[in-house]
Amino acid sequence: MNAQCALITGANGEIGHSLLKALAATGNSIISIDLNEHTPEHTALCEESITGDILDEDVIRAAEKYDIDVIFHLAALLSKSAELNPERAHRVNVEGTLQFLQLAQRVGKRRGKSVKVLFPSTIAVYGIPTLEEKRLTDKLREDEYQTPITMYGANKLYNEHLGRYYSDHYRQMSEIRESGYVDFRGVRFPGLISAFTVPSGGTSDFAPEMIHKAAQGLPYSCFVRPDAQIPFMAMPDGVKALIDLADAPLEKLTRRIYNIGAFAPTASEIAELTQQAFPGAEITFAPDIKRQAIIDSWPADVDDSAANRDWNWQPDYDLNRTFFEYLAPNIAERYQNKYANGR
Ligand code: AKB
Repeated sequence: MNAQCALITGANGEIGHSLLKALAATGNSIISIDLNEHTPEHTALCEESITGDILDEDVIRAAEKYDIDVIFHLAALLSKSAELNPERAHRVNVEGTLQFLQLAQRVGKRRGKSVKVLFPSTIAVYGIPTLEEKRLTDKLREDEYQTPITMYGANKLYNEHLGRYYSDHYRQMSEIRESGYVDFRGVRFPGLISAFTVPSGGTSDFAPEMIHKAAQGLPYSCFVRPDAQIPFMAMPDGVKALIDLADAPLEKLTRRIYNIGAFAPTASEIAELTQQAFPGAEITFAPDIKRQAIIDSWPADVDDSAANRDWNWQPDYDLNRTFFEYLAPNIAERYQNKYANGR
């Protein structure tokens, strides 16, 4: 994506961190928003860095003065944090998204052209009722099992509908056409694994936590069973997916929300690879039944053929490349681990 004006919310978060750098590297002008103060490194890459709550009208006003072409609305409370405070999660995740859809609508109308809203949805929108059924299901397609058991999953699924409504049906009773100023597009992310940041507040966190602990030579007790399975992806592919979907011609898109996949290891496979990448890593399993139940309701893998067909989605990193070319060397450098086994 080049030379556009991009607004990123949640810019200090895991995805924001990498996305901001990728967008700056291709000449985009960036307005970033985060609840926490931006780092000097991030501030230097942005036209303006706004520190504040996405629900605060002053924050919205500060962003609205720009001729925004695309919004990456990343700010959200993840699944664990949302279960600890469901009402706050609803405010941040749903009302926050509404604010930015409205902002996109106003900016689009003012400029007479649509504003793209790129949305990170999640595999948490799925809810498979039992583990037996999960074991019997194939890779899930976008419209299957739309019955999330978490507040976060319910918020994200509703946001997908809100985005579609703003894009295609907004104020459908009005005399003049009001839809078409928002061009909402989203990917359902699997668990993301970054070499540079450790997530917090999610349920897929067991994989990145295990890897980052091993790199520091610290023991890790994994909160899910060894056979627990959900899809994962290396962060560079997550960022690539958002940018590629933003760049895709609208007429090629047959849906507004797409599954994207890369690899789907069990927790024990992740532990084995972690031990190969960081010899001596001490990993044990002590499943927490509540967090395990959430993981069991998420799919073992997803069918991403629609994304592949419509906008050529393909991950660059499979499981081995993720561990030995991306994670091991970068994490080792970060923690000065001289035993790491990169390639
Ligand atoms: C979480 O665990 O809440 C997230 C997700 C899978 O969307 N990482």
